[in-house]
Amino acid sequence: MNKFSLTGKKALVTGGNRGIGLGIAQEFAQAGADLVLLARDQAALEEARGQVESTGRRVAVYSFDLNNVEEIPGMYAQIIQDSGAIDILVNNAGTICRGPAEEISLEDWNLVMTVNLTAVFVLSQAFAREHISSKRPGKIINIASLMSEAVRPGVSPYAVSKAGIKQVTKALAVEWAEYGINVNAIGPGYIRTDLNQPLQDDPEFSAWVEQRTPQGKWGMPGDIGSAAVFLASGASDFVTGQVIYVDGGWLATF
Ligand code: GCO
Repeated sequence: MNKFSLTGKKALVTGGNRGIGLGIAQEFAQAGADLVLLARDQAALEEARGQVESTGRRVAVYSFDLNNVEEIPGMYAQIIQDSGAIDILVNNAGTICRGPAEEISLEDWNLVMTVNLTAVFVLSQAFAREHISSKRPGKIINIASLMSEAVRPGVSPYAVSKAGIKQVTKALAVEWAEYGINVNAIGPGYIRTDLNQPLQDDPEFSAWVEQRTPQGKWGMPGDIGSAAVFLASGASDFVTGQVIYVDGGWLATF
């Protein structure tokens, strides 16, 4: 069977209703996986379900706010009970606040760190506990960022959370390798998503992105999806603890 095939696999994608998460879900479906999409917005989830189901794969959707970290284990248990075991976990959901560091509120700091980092750790724990007890291999893919390596002014909580994603990816990869659980990350460059809509709408910023990116353009969610198929498939079984940057060359010139 094609080593890049996801046939017979089930993937849980957080933030799978739009942007990079939806791009990953669509590529996974094309590769043969069934999907579980988790996000806050029920209407957007239903729309995403329709888009992904058009490939012929099965899609379940769950409306859930990952800021409620204490409820993550129970939500994960419910998904397993409803849909069966999850083979691939994509920790994509994230949020951002932008502004001068001295003006960032404690509430915004806590929200970004909780959703972007703490929830990733807690959901990965739930996934790993189930795989360790059932002795089944699994794949975890975290979504990092250019800000895992570089920083730009105005996104301090986000950058710190994404630096944490780089390290939590390595930490969990090292501990869970013996159980056959691969943990990797993808670091997107500037991608045309809702999260970045304010930046795309800023002609000066968008021109900077195009000038600063060797390929001279913004990326698309599907660019991330194809890299995720590699990390979700048997083709990457000897890859763990890595961050793959899909950024049009942005970091290479850093
Ligand atoms: C920003 C963006 C970031 C980047 C991402 C690139 O404000 O700089 O919103 O989220 O898009 O970090 O990897």
